[in-house]
Amino acid sequence: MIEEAPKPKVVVLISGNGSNLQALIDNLGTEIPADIVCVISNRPDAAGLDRAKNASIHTRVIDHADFEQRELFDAALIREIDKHAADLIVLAGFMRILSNDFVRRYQGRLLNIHPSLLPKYPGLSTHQRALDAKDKKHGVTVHFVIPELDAGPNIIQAEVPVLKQDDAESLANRVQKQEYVIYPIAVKWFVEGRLQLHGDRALLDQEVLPESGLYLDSPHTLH
Ligand code: NHR
Ligand code: GAR
Repeated sequence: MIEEAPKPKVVVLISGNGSNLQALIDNLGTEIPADIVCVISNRPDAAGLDRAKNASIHTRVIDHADFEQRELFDAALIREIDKHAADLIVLAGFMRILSNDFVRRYQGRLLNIHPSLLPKYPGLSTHQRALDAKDKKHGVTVHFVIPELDAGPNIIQAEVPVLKQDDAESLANRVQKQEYVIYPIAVKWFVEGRLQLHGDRALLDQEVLPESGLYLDSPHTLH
């Protein structure tokens, strides 16, 4: 009998709809050689929990409202993640800021997708901020997480145009279509062992990525 190499184990943290989680699920086994071993939500009503269940993926709710301190919430997250011996932790629309201890524990194997062309617009309400600034282009970034919010080295970035008639919702929808392209690419690179955090830069195939991350202006396929 031929023994297959064990697949890398991925834990995904969500807070809401989970459409980025769905994009990852849809590429498992084909483009992404990994298993999602657990989906954790800090909100009991997150629609993403049903997406996980429909794909027969283990789910866990750790409600931040049950904890008096952020550190205690983070400690509960750590306990659950470590139960699964995760190789990679993916933040996919996860809306709680993580403590330094949490980030340091997983630094180098903790990814986030943020809906702006970082370093522009860290934090919240990114689409409205791009509209208010009359930016002509906007977009989304996958980055390694470091303790400083939305400041870790960029891995991959995709741009979208801002149109005259856009409001925050129409712009968010255009950005999200690119999210579903670039997050699976970054996760694929990581689980294939091609992507590393090295000091304050991201490396792909041992080469330093540009500060913007790999820049896609019209991404279509995984490669
Ligand atoms: N934690 C650290 N340490 N570093 C990062 O880069 C992180 C992080 C935790 C989450 C995602 C992030 C984003 O992509 C992320 C990156 C939540 C907030 C926030 O202000 C900000 C950024 C991000 C996620 N959250 C409020 C809080 O008090 C709560 C908001 C809510 O619950 O709706 O934690 O944008
Ligand atoms: C995504 O657009 C993601 O970029 C953004 O939230 C959405 C989650 O959608 N993330 C943040 O704003 C992080 N603060 P999803 O739950 O359908 O994947």
